[in-house]
Amino acid sequence: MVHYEARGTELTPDQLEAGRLLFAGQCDFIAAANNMPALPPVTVPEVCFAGRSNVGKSSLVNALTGRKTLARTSQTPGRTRQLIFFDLAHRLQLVDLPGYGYASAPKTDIMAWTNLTRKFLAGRTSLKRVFLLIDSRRGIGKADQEIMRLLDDTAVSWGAVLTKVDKLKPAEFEKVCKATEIAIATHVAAFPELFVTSSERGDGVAHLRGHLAMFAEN
Ligand SMILES: Nc1nc2c(ncn2[C@@H]2O[C@H](COP(=O)(O)OP(=O)(O)OP(=O)(O)O)[C@@H](O)[C@H]2O)c(=O)[nH]1
Ligand SMILES: [Mg+2]
Repeated sequence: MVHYEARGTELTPDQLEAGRLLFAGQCDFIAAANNMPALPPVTVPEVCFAGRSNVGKSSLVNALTGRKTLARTSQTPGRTRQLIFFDLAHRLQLVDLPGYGYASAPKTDIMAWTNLTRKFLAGRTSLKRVFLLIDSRRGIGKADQEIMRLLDDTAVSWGAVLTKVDKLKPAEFEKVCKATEIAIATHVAAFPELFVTSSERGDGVAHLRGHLAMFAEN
C-alpha cells in the first residue's frame, strides 16, 4: 500500500516534535456556536477547517488530536451544524466548521449556517489560517471556488488540504495534486503548500500537526 506524504517543504525534526507534543497534550471541547453571540471570546490563536459537507473536516480534527470521537463524524453529509471549538492546552484553538454544499438540509438552515460561517471567516480576529479541505477524489468544485474567492477578498490566509488520499492510486494522487497546486497558485491569499491527508490511515497528519504548532502560543 502506498502512503502519501507532504508535498511541500519538509519540516525539521524539532517542528514535527513540537506538533506531536501540542496534539498529545490537553485537548478540550469549549463551545458549539450557531450564532455570532455564542462564539467563545477571542483568546488564543485559532485555525479552522472548512470545506464541503462530508469532505472529512471532523475526521481530520479527530485524527490530529488522536481522539476518535472528539468531533462528531458521519457518513451522512451535514453532520456538523455548528461551529465547534476545541482548545489545545490554551495554546491553540481548532474550529470545526459546518460543511457547505449540502443540498438536502432545510433551506433556512443552510442559509443560517452559511451566513454564520462566512461572518466567522471574514471577521474573526484570532483566526490565523483557514484550512480548506478538498476531497481528493472530487478535486476543487464550484462551491470551493466561491469560498476561495471569499477568503481572498477578506484577506484571510488559507491553505488547501486534500483529504481521503487513501482512496487514490499513485497516478490519481499525482494528477489531483498537480491540478490543485495549479488552481491554488492563482489565489492571492493562498498558502502555496498543498497538504495531503488521510484521517483513516494517518498520511500527512504528523506533518500537519507540525505545521499547526507554528501558530500556537508558547
Ligand atoms: N477513506 C476515508 N474516509 C474518510 C476520511 N476522512 C473522513 N472519511 C469519511 O468521510 C465521511 C465524512 O466525514 P466527516 O469527518 O464527518 O466529514 P465532515 O466534513 O465533518 O462533514 P460535515 O460535518 O457534514 O460537513 C465519514 O464517513 C468518514 O469516515 C479519510 O481520510 N479516508
Ligand atoms: Mg463535520
